[in-house]
Amino acid sequence: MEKPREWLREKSIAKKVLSNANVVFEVIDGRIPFETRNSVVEQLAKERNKKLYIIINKADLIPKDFGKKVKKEIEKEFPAVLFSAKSNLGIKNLNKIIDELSKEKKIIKIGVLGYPNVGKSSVINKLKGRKVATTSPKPGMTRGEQLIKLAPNVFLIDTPGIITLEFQEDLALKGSWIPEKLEQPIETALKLIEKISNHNKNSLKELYNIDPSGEPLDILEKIGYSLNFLKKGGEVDLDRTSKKVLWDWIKGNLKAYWM
Ligand SMILES: Nc1nc2c(ncn2[C@@H]2O[C@H](COP(=O)(O)OP(=O)(O)OP(=O)(O)O)[C@@H](O)[C@H]2O)c(=O)[nH]1
Ligand SMILES: [Mg+2]
Repeated sequence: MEKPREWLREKSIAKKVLSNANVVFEVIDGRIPFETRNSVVEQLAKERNKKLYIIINKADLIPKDFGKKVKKEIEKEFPAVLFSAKSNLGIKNLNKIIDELSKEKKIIKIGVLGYPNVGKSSVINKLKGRKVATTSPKPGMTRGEQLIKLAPNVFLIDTPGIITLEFQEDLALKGSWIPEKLEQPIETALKLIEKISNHNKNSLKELYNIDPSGEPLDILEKIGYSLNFLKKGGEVDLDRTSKKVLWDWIKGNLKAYWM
């Protein structure tokens, strides 16, 4: 882990928010639902006996039947809602949950937690109906916590993304790490291409207009040629191409998903 100090700071924010909140909304990326479930968040919620709902966000980026399968699987453990901060998907269902929660207690404080960049701030803006929290494709946008009033007795708490103790490469594959800050962007991009090749090869073809066959390195090279990311001698700039692929994944331009 590159920044243990930051990691500790974020975990302490999560702990504080969890102590203040009566309910937790864990936001996950619907494209990689199980990789973005956050064990720290789920563990802390369990320890503190807080009700936890899983918001399967970015559902606009996945097929309906895949979303349904994910929801069914997650609901074996926690109540879940398919949601998109970019469309109107799930907004009614989530509002209904919030309404019901607000009847249970005088004041309801919902901690919105999860990995960086899964869309926590965007979900809050969608619920509020306007921009109250800052969002960005750049992981690590939200730095401190922010209390947002949704109704006279309902509050949402926006939080910085929480990362568990894991390698930067794994975080980058979750879209939770800035590609420029990777020590080995090429290796990471190759891992991502391998995953995408195994699940939704066509998304590579569609985005980069390439034949997505071959080893990950062949594919990365084809992408570089197609983008015309070449070095002076004419060979592919693998570093630059890798970062572009990783950003396309973060931004949802690469339409891949897996369980
Ligand atoms: N397609 C799509 N993109 C989304 C959705 N929700 C968020 N995004 C995008 O995902 C990126 C991250 O969104 P944020 O709301 O900033 O995510 P966050 O979890 O608050 O991120 P941090 O504050 O960095 O932890 C932005 O580029 C959003 O536009 C969604 O439902 N669908
Ligand atoms: Mg945020």
